[in-house]
Amino acid sequence: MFRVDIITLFPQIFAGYLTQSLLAKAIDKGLVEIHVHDLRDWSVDEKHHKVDDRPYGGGPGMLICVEPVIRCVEAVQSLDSRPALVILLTPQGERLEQRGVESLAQTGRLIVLCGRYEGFDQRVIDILKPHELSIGDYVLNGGEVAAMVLVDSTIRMIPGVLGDECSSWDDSFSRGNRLLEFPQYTRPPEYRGHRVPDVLVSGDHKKIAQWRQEQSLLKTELRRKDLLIPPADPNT
Ligand code: 6GU
Repeated sequence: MFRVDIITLFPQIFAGYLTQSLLAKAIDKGLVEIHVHDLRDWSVDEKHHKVDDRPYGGGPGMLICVEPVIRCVEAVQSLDSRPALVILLTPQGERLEQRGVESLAQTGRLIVLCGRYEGFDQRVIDILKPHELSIGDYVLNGGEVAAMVLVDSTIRMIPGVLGDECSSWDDSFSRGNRLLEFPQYTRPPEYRGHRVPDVLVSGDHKKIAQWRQEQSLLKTELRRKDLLIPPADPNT
């Protein structure tokens, strides 16, 4: 059972996502367990459940305070005997890519911290030493959408989550594959003068495989030349 604990100031954001889609099925099948925790429940301010404050030295916005985060992560860690990899979602993090997704799927347990406002007090990072991740070079209003991206991409790598009918084996970025997918067609054979390529209805499987390979390469050259350059080997 793969376990994810999400810590957020906006737990309601996850409600729809958790009850719909492939993830709901994976939860039903007992392959994945997801718990969402409201950071405010660990506030040290009993009255207003405040968890943020103004930065020392001035500047715009508010920071998430260190005490509630540490209290929450420690409480959540102890909910399961397996130690979790702690992830902090921030635009300052290392960019999440398929290779990273595949290694997250191997861990078995994640605690995901979603940032908001101007971010966290630096001591959150100094104390927890989380794995800081970003989902790309653009700014989101908070880590919640990034958490869904992380969970969505990770759980589909867990054996049994995808049905036999849709495997991740051929995915564009899986197992070091760095080619975009070839175009696919279904009925009708012709629509508004646009015909399905003859090769696909030829029944010649060797030719079909060759055509698909060519199309993948062509599309990748056209759209994502960067993918054709092998990524730097982290061991060299
Ligand atoms: Cl993880 N958080 C925020 N706030 N913005 C982002 C991001 C994360 N990844 C890309 N942009």
